Amino acid sequence: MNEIDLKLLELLHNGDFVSGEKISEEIGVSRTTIWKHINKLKQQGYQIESATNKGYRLVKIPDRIVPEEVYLGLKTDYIGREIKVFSSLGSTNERAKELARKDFPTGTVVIAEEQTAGKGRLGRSWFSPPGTGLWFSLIVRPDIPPNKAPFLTIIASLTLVKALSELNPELKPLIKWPNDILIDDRKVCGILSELNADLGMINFAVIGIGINVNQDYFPEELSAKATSLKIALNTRIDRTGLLQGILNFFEGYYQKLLEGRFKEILKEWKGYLNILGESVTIYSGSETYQGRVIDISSLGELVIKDNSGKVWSFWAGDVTLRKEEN
Ligand code: BT5
Repeated sequence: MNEIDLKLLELLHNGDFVSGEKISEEIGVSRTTIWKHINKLKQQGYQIESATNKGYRLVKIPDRIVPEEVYLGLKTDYIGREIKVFSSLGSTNERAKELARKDFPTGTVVIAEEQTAGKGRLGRSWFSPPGTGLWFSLIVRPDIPPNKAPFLTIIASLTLVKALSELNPELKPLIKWPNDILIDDRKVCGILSELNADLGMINFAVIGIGINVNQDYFPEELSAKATSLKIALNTRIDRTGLLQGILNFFEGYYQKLLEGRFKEILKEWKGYLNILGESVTIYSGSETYQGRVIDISSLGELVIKDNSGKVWSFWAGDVTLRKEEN
């Protein structure tokens, strides 16, 4: 996309008619040139209406993530200011780690329309079919102690809850400790944060986020436990707008994290957890623990009291949790 296309989209992006004359004045090229660029955008899938005496109006943008469009709706200073979009990748986390090693800055986003080896925790896989979801990873370089790294997943989950609630207040997303976002008790997003740290310092972290957006159905093994925003709302969702909302919210929480406002973040996070007071079974390696969730520690660990009254804390990276029905 060249500079004229970008300026055109910027002028038209709020959906109102803008006259050919005004566009040509603003961009400083002839009306014939404008007309040629409008046609080029149309060929790329932009729906642009033209009317005599009124000018041009952007009706619909193609359902593709285009960085320049995302930038138009960002209110951030540094999150999402560099976006790399790939039509297919193994895993966006893997590509983001490569870029982080090449010194790409905090806020860089790596997006794939499809992942062929999308990763969950503990070697599990993440189903990432083309064009329907948001599969992306954020590079960050937070100046916080490595033992506070779990807060990256915490602020990511808070961000998702906020962005989804803003998208539609009826969604009422909840956080299943530690890294799932649920709607109607089904998983709509997963988060996988990966850390590169040494000598008590974080070099970089990659926060991978997978959101089921416009899927109509899931493979059999997921159909009982997964959902998409389209299924929940019965309408297609604009992925670009959702991504903008996420990046905008994320920067606010990331700033809080850098300022060391851990307590405040935890308090807000606890408000969306669906696990406090519940009976759970925790699988950690070959061990199994059963008990009731009594708290979340100041590091974001799950604290449970087992049936003998003993208290255990678990950090998320390495356990699986099942909520019991009683
Ligand atoms: C997660 O792991 O939930 C973390 C998922 C992170 C995915 C993002 S996409 C962008 C970035 N790049 C990557 O390679 N990964 C990240 P976990 O808690 O382990 O859950 C994995 C389990 O969720 C699987 O074993 C399935 O049961 C289920 N699952 C897989 N794909 C799903 C989907 N699309 N929707 C809902 N559930 C899914």
